[in-house]
Amino acid sequence: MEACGKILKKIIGGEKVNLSDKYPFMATIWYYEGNDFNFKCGATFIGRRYFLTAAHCLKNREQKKIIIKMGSCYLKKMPVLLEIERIFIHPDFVPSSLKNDIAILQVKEDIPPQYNFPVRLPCTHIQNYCYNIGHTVRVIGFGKEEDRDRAKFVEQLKEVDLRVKSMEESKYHKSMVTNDMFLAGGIKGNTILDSCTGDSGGPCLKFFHDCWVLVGIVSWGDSSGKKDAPGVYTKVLNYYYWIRSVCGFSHCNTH
Ligand code: 4AZ
Repeated sequence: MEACGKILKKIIGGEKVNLSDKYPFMATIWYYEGNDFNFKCGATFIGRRYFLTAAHCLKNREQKKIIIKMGSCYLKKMPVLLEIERIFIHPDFVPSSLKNDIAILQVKEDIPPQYNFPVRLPCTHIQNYCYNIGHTVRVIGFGKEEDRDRAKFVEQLKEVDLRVKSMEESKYHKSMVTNDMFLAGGIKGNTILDSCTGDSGGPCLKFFHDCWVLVGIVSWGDSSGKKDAPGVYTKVLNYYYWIRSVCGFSHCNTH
């Protein structure tokens, strides 16, 4: 989380999360590489045996070489390990441009009841307002605190509040950012607030009335750390029917 950039190499914005039950739906994706599982991406538990993540977190991966871990705000202390039954990559996902960067993972077993607290999905156009410029959304993840290969993933879950940004506030060409994406970023003092490597696939949230709604998925960004290169997020609301067609449900929040 945070400074995917050059302005300040130390985290200032973004807070550590102490309670594991604050975001019980936060999940992580690990790849079997060599002879160990390595953390790669975030994911979000959406109900039954399903998790939502970014498609780019899964491409070229066999399902037997991926596991999901969840149940703690500490990366290395996740009590729940889940094997993958099936991977559903969005049929229109384009790896080169990250268009439709969304995928669903189905796990082999039920989530233990004490961890079975799915996020809500956005499902009505009433909720479209949270994508309006200037709106605040919250991103959580175990991603790096600086955009360097050698930087480590954080041990403890972090959260940061970001502002939905307009295309005019970014240097991105309009062909790069589709209607199914939105931009979010922030600044605190000298530090650019942003998601970073390892946050990909994880949740961008909005608290509606009494529960967390998954409004976005961390997708991409030009990590040069310039103020005009905010993080880009998949607009989950636009995939309501696809999610429903895969999972057979969509735990929506109709408020
Ligand atoms: C990444 O490489 C990544 N600042 C995640 C988020 C952003 C850029 C890159 C957005 O996983």
